[in-house]
Amino acid sequence: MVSKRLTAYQYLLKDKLAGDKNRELIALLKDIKLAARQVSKELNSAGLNKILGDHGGLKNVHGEKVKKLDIIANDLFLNSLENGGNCAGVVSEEIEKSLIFNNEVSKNSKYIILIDPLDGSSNIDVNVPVGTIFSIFKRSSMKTSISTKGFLQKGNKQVAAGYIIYGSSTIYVLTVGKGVDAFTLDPVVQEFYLSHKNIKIPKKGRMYSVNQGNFYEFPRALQEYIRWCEQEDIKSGRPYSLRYVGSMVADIHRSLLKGGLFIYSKSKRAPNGKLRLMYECNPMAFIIEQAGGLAINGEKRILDIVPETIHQKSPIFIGSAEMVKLISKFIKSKQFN
Ligand code: FDP
Repeated sequence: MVSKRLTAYQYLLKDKLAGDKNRELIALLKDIKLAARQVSKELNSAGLNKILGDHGGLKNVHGEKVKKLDIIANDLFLNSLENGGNCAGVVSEEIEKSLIFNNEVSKNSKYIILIDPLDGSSNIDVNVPVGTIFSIFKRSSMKTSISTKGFLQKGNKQVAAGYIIYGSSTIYVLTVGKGVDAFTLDPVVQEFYLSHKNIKIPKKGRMYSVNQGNFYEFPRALQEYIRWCEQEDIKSGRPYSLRYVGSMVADIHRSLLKGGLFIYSKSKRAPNGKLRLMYECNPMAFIIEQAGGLAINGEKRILDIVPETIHQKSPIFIGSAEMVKLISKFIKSKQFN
């Protein structure tokens, strides 16, 4: 029997992005898919090919140790994006400055992209899921050439966002602003097929996800929320379960499918949290909102933050709508410093 499965490309073409005006965006998403397949392949055999571990003593713009696979993933995505010619420039977690493509085709593209090529990479050596996160915007003007400033758009201007989770299977989760779908990589055919259509995040969950090792560094309001999660209360199903992989993509993917709240707060040592607004918080916020959830920085919606720099950090509380609303109440009623 012939399979009726739809590839990501076919699905976008026929359904989510039907119409000629979307061809360039579909092609750009295809460039991302190509690199994701290559990264998935590298990760699957990393231990055999001696590409686990740190890349010498190299540190990234955030002062974090760079892994060999961070570099490989970054190169694969940048190659695919530049050679594909469907975006005018890229901001990557691995590169301090924005990268503007100079070839004739890319120059005339209307899209720009911000990407974390390998998120959660401190987990790579122990075989824990890692991911790629990306955010796509339209250039604000086609008349002038783009500069770093052109990347500094609010999250609510994103035209597409997605992540790829390299876990027990490789799954590509995508929104183009019309709900959220996911595609699973068939490892034999090496193609992504539609596997989760129109995902909706449960309104509430029983799992909270936070690095509780930072408890005494957290603002009072968050400490009280965590204590509340731990208390027994039959009516609300507490105590809640604490689940923290320490790989944002894995923690958010679980919250998206099962319901829950993911937290990376500000703390005494990290007044802006740790996660990056432009290529971690914004794309995840767009996806979760499109699935019916919410994402805030403690005070306002993530997607309404006006960015000042391409690598800036932001605290984030993201997940099931009722859980985000509740933590927001804790924050408003208690001290959040
Ligand atoms: P990593 O440093 O391994 O790249 O993006 C940064 C990130 O991982 C997230 O994926 C993860 O949620 C977070 O850092 C974990 O940070 P902590 O170790 O401070 O909990």
